[in-house]
Amino acid sequence: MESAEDDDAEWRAPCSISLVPSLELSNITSSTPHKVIVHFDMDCFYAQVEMLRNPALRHVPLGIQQKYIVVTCNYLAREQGLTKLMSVTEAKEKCPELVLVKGEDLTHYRELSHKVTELLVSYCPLVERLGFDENFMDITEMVERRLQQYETCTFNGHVYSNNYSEDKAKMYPWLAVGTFKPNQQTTLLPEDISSIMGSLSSVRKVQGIGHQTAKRLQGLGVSSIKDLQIFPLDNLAREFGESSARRLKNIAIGSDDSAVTPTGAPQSLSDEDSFKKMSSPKEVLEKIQELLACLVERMHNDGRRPQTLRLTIRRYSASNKWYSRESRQGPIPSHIGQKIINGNFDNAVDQLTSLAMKLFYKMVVSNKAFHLTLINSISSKDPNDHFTQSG
Ligand code: TTP
Ligand code: MG
Repeated sequence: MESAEDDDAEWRAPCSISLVPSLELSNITSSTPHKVIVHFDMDCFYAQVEMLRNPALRHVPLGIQQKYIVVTCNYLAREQGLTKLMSVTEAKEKCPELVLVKGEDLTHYRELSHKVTELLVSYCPLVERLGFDENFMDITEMVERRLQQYETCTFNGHVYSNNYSEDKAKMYPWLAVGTFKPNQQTTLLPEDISSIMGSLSSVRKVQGIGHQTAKRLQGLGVSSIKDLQIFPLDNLAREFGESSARRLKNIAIGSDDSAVTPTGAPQSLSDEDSFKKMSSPKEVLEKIQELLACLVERMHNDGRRPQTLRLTIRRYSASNKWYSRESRQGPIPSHIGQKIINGNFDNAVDQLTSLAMKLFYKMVVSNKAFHLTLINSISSKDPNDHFTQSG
């Protein structure tokens, strides 16, 4: 039987953390880092949010469903062989007792995501968000302060190294002092970074190499990180230019010196939904109403007065599989902005919906057939100004 203690122990480790020393390419074994950056990636993020909302879900294999896909699942489900982005059919086959929760409304995930960032910012202001569940935090100053306090430090938890010795803590004190890790976490020493990077099969596994770059690399015969590590810089520079080539070579050995840029409050709030087909004005109206109802509440909680409404649609096109987006935007009259601030939600949603429908008819001719696959509405600051503070 699972003890309460085991259960809590598992629950105390809600995210994976890696400490990223930023080193120069030519200086990979140096013990003096330019920066010490912590990277946080929440474990099974949407599933964790649902387990917090309903603790009974912590004890069952849980999948989060969007359309026909299980976008993520908890660790009990992963033990049964489920992976992220598996089809619902396959997931059910692998794990018939799987409990599915719909995850198309992102409100709760978004809220918790911002709470996590706020918590990190309360320790250190240099926090950069990446998507919903990742944060980078530049803790260089904290590490420097700690180093002045501690005469000796050792590595807690595991160290990923074949030839680890206690001397390494003296060689890399900034890494040891920054890794007080009780939860089975592992420290990766600088001399092991290049080899662990080289063990990654595809260049796509590395942040900073997207689909297009991977395609161009493939054209040069580079598909794995190992290939990239040994590919001559000059040849790479001929394809990508000098500075991008250097950056790619650095990434291949796990070195990235880009600064952590604090994200701050979002400049705009948006909500969108995608579907296979939407072809009637009634459906469009209902979808816009639904999106705006959620958005208006978020604008109210944000407290700043929105000034611009933008509507984006994506039309289906058999010939263009990338489905380009079109947008129109217009000002939000101040009396509507005030209703949002005052919490007069129904009225504000009705008025914003009629504004959004006007924007819609600027893109779609009313009596012609249409086929949309996405609607997105955004409320944001004025193009020339920041969100106006309320009151
Ligand atoms: P991830 O960090 O990729 O996934 P995760 O946090 O669920 O799992 P892990 O423990 O491996 O980090 O993405 C964060 C959330 O984003 C995830 O909970 C669900 C959502 N998501 C999508 O909506 N679409 C996607 O294609 C992926 C990969 C994730
Ligand atoms: Mg994650």
